[in-house]
Amino acid sequence: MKRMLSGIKPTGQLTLGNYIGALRNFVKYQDEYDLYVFIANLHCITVYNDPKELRKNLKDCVALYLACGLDPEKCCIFLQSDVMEHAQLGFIMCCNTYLGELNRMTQFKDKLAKGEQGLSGGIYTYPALMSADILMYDADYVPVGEDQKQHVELCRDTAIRFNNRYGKSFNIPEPVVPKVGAKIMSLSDPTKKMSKSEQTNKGCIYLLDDLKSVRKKIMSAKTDDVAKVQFDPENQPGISNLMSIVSALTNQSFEEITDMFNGKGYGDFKKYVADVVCDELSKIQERYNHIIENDIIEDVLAKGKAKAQIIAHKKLDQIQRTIGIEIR
Ligand code: ATP
Ligand code: LTN
Repeated sequence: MKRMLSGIKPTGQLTLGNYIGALRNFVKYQDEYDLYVFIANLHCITVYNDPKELRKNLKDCVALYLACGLDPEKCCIFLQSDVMEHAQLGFIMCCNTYLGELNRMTQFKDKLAKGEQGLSGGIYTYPALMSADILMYDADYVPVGEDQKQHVELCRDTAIRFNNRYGKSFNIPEPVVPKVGAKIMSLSDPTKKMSKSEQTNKGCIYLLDDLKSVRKKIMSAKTDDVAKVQFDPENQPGISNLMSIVSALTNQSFEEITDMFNGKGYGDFKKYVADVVCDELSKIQERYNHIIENDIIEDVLAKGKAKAQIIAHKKLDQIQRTIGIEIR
């Protein structure tokens, strides 16, 4: 069975973008692959987080993994920092990644271009830690949204170079990006990615938002004056974004959605989008409440840690021998 691995940062509340671009696909894959899903808590401290809030977000992130349908009997769910080998292999990968490569990462370049102040060393080198996360488990596939594809490609390059230098040590992973919904855009500014660290939350739907406010955000989503529901991201980014959301959640094609709203106004279309999204979120929220009441999170993480640790321990040992830092 091929192995698949992915992670999500518990920086804030998970969003509809995280769900459509990543999380929901993990659920689909748990029956077909040997799936490892972790909470990337080391990645998330690359920017400051209030410790209390972070702890709450960690817990919510696990609960949402489960509420969205991940089954700890079918996949391994763990906390990145519970498997300390990640940080150690992360440093080794950092030593095998060139400055030029890190400088080319668009996520980091965007932050620099925006003039963000107080950027940490961790945020600069985090793609190397991400390489370690993936290579540690010899993952074959890495399901991610569009914004993370470049990091998985960097991981591939690093692994190929490492294998050439030291002999075959790592499996070469492939990114898996969904055809529809790989980049859900902000509802208030459809030229920007829907992001949990967005300044205002008007354009972002959180999985735990109350459904009334979800409806409100969708009904006031930015559109255009073309007055036709059609997929044209360049000229109608807002409508196209809403169509991607619907298509991802209902499996309807863009043509079907266009036909459905032929001759109708944006108000009708938005109402339909809101119905589709609220229907999906209400199921997730119901399961989330049940999980929180039953307090099963620590057990799930303990089980995941035990399984992941065995692989990680062996892999790190193998790599440390390979590069010559062990005495034997
Ligand atoms: P931040 O906004 O703080 O950068 P994020 O929302 O991008 O965080 P991550 O933890 O970085 O969240 O992403 C988790 C996964 O969700 C990744 O695979 C990422 O590609 C995917 N993802 C994030 N936002 C979107 C989006 N708007 N559309 C589709 N996929 C997304
Ligand atoms: N960097 C990713 C989260 C992440 C990840 C990973 C995803 C950390 N390690 C390994 C896939 C595989 C992010 O910011 N979304």
